[in-house]
Amino acid sequence: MADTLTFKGLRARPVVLKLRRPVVARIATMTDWPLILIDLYTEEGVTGRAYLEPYVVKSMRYLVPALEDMGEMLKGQPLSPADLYETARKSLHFVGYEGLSMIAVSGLDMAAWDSLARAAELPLCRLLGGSVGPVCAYNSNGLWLREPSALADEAVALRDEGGFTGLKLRMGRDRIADDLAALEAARGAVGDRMRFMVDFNQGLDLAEALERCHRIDDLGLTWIEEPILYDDYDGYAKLTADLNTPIQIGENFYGPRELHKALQRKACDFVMPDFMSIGGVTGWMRAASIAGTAGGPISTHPYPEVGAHVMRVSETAHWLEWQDWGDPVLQEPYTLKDGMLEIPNRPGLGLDWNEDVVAANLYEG
Ligand code: SMN
Ligand code: MG
Repeated sequence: MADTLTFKGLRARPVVLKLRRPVVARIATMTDWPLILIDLYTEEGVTGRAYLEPYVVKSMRYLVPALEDMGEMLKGQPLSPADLYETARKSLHFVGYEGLSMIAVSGLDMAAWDSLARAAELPLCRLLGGSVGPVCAYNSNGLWLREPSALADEAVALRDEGGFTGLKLRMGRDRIADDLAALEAARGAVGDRMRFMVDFNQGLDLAEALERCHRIDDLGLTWIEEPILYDDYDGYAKLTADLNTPIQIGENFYGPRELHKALQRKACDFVMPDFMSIGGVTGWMRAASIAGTAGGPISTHPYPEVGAHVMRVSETAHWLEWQDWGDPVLQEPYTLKDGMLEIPNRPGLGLDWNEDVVAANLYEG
């Protein structure tokens, strides 16, 4: 194992994959899924790998150069994720360290942690002080805003993708009755013991949200996610106070301080930071400490591989969100058993690229 690692350079490659089940949410429809594959090179020959999934294909035109700039700036620096995070974040501070700036920093950070764990020849969860073991996951690959009758078969298929005990279902159709029918169809097919997480993807205004959330408040849902715009903490505080079902937010927290603010303002019951917004592994560990201290359950948002590792060391770890949309670019995707994600006994995150798939799907935009 190398005693010290030195940052040598970074390669960021944009790829676009077709989604098997298109994303159909109240605020957007997506048929394509963008990924930026990051290889972080060190002088000592260890290569760290991580990816970003920035939702909007054309955003890769700005994110790839931002990552490449960081790669140039950090050449020759010791490979300390905390220091690299600080330097990269501060380099863009004057244009704001949220949004695209934080997404680029997060990608760099995840690849840096992977390098460190690979050099130590330990799975990342062990480097962080935890152990390799299973992580409780729900399936979020489907149940978008399709006609309710189509959701019965889909719910069964989703359950069977990994013996899942929880499924995410999206709401926000024009008529409340259709949302209720969608839940009924899915639940009818998989039974009452299946946990359902319901996501409105920010599609409602506060008045609509109050009405719709009350209509589903006694249906035994595990949580109601993002009914209104992500940063309307006053609205979220009202919903959280008014409803029995836990309110879940956090995929749009840009940095740990945002999670702190949301908890202080009682804007939610549960939090679920996304790795590209919260600040990668460094941002997650800080956010998870805040959630743990406050006693708030913390769940992940995509990036199931890095999510599995950090959940093993998060005090209030709740549910891991399983989405397999990046699997085609991986040589060995993670596997599931009885609804639990299994961490492979490989150094780091253990992600290596399937170069044939990468070559066939490079984004030329
Ligand atoms: C979501 C995830 C990924 C893409 C679009 C929407 C969603 C979720 O908000 O939480 O799964
Ligand atoms: Mg969501």
